[in-house]
Amino acid sequence: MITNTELERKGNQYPNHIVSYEKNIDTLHFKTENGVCLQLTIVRDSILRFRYATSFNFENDFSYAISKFAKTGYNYLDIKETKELYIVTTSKVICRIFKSNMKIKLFDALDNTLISQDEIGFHWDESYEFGGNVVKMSKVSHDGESYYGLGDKADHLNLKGKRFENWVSDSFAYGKYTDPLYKAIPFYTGLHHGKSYGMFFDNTFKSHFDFAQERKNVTSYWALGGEMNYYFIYGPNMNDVVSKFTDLTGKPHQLPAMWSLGYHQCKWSYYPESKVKEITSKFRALSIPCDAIYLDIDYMEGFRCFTWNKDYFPDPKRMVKELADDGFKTIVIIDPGIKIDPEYDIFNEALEKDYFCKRADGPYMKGKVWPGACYFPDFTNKNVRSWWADLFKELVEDIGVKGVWNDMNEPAVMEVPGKTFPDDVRHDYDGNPCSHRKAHNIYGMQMARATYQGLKKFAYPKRPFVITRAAYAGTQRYSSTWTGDNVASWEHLWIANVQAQRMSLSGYSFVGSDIGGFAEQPNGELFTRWIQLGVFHPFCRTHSSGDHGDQEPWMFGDEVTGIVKSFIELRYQLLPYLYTAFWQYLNDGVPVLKSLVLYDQDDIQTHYRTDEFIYGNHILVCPILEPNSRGRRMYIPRGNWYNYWTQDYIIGGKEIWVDADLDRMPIFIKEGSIIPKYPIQQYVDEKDFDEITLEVRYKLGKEESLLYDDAHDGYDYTKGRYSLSKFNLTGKTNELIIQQHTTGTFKTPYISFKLKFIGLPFEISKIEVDNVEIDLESLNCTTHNMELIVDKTFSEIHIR
Ligand code: MIG
Repeated sequence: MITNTELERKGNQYPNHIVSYEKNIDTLHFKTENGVCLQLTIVRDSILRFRYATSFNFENDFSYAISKFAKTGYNYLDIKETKELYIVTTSKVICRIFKSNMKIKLFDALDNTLISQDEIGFHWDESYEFGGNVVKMSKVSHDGESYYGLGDKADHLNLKGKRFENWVSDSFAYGKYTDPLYKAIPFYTGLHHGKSYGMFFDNTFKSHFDFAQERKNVTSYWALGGEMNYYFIYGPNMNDVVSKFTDLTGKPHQLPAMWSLGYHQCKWSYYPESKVKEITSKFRALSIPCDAIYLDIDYMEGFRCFTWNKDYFPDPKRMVKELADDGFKTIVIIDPGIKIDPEYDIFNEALEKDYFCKRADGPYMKGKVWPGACYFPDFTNKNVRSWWADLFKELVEDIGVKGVWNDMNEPAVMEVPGKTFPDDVRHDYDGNPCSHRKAHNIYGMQMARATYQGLKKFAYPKRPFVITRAAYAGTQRYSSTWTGDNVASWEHLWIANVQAQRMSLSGYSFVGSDIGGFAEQPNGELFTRWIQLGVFHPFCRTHSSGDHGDQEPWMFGDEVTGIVKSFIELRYQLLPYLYTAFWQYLNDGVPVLKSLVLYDQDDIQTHYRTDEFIYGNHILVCPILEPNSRGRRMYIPRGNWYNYWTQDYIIGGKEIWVDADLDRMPIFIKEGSIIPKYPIQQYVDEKDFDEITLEVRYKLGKEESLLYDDAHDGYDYTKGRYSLSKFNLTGKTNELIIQQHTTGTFKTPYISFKLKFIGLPFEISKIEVDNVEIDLESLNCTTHNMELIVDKTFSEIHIR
């Protein structure tokens, strides 16, 4: 790895003094005497884009990361010039640009706090070998500054004092600190003096980030080509930083179908058909909920994409239908490598259309993957993507496959140095031809995008489901993701927790790990603890390589089967809560998982917490990460909470011991929240039910909760056919009031809510629902807990 120090030695160049300035609508153009151009674009009041060119010329402005739906526009812009500097002011940020050296300082516009400042700032080193520059940025690391984000790094949540590389890599059996991994999301959030901002370095070349590692007071990032092109995103709340970054790089283009939030069962590989059926039947026989079953590479004929091994799967359409009748959605793997085989129509077609990637001097990019020698479609070409999308017609429209799993799309190549394409491979890059050095980090993303287009087209009017291993910033628009080839170890349970949180902080909420571990075999205890964490991850799938034994929920003895079943059931009960959290993610960019620092950045206790996180808005969980545990110490963030199991009331802001034998994990529910729960089903929408439960936990004060619902699939919700209930709870010493306000035109199929009240501090003497008094005798009422069934359309419940 090239270190910053080495680079510094190698002939850095720096901007000198600014000689010209022009303004063009939302963009300010500055030039130095030595040919450095800075384009400063006011994207929003709180988002400034800085783009630097050397030798007076910019590249074509093109990004795979930025969403075309990103919010733009500002309310206020003022530009002043003094003898020493330019001062650019929006309603949120003040940017000072120094004339003598083009350095930048950024301040909070409301109270003038210094948020970010260039140390050396932009500098570069010309690349003789490839042309262009190694582009570099260094910023001051402030006192007490912490850093978060950066995708899937298997490291402590707080990145301070560490250095990372972004180069999408197949990383079988990686470990804690292995870097780089499968994702390249060059975005981080800084937090100091109570204020948070984001830095998104939108450069797809191999990039590096140094968070005050090499020099204590400097944070730097650099890339081996392309432009210095970054977005400064101001908070000051980290929540806002993350949601603005998510908006900028895009939210998923539609809500996930609710079934895709169910439990998924996977293995490399389930075959033949009888084996698949044996697994699915066993789920039903044991009443363990499950919505999806996966076919890994062995379903194909000699690993040729879009074919079936007819010995194993003689009639895929019939099988997929039979599985569907039993509530199972079939998901199949599709890899990028296309077998070199003149008898294989997809190979011939791509060859004829000139859709395969080529080396610099003309030969095809040939590499070995599962099918043997392969060529690889250039997914950075629009025509290739639409051709690829159309290949899904038969699989999805005819056979009825419900989701596609993209693997090996780093791209992974076997038995070669670097385990990927060589640098010289050419890509279209959507009309900006380039080498693999530039396209590597987005290759997998563009494959997922093409797959997504296919699913979207052929699953219609249902919603598409895609899962990808490789990703760059913005891939969340198209696909869910998992954390790759982990290992069945306690360390990996820790890693899975950190990765899911970090991805969420990086705009990517639909994430999960291979539950139980991909490589090797967990024992029953580890599997149980992993399921307990996994049911609180947005994507919930057990997967294993199968080399060391089976990993279905019933493989570890009756005790484990029972506990695992109860946790999967809990996930199914909480589906309306998770679905609502997804709606909030799509609507506001708020991640489904919230690290404690995101939840309460003003509490410095949270800055180095890694294990605990908030699921949705109101549920605090903390996995058990060690064997033989009967509980653990954990931090309860500020606010007051109820222990989910005992209903004990805990005042937060402190570390406590929490009991958690194997059948429990620490779960706490925020006071005042209203948690919706479905009855247990074996798969999503198995049953119609008349009633859903709302768990109401008393709070002295106010709390808002949401419940989003729609048809659970399809697109009617985009035309207003959804139902969004906002519950406002107000607790007083001897009163509790719940108001409901509902919008949207969707008619929820259930008729009533069963309200379960927990923690009422007073004896109930009177209950009114929409001003009608309820007969207390008729209720299931203990002193402080009570159940009440009301019409789902109630507007106000008053208890005293
Ligand atoms: O070289 O398709 O990460 O989930 O089961 C291994 C076989 C290829 C790697 C994926 C894993 C999948 C496996 N794949």
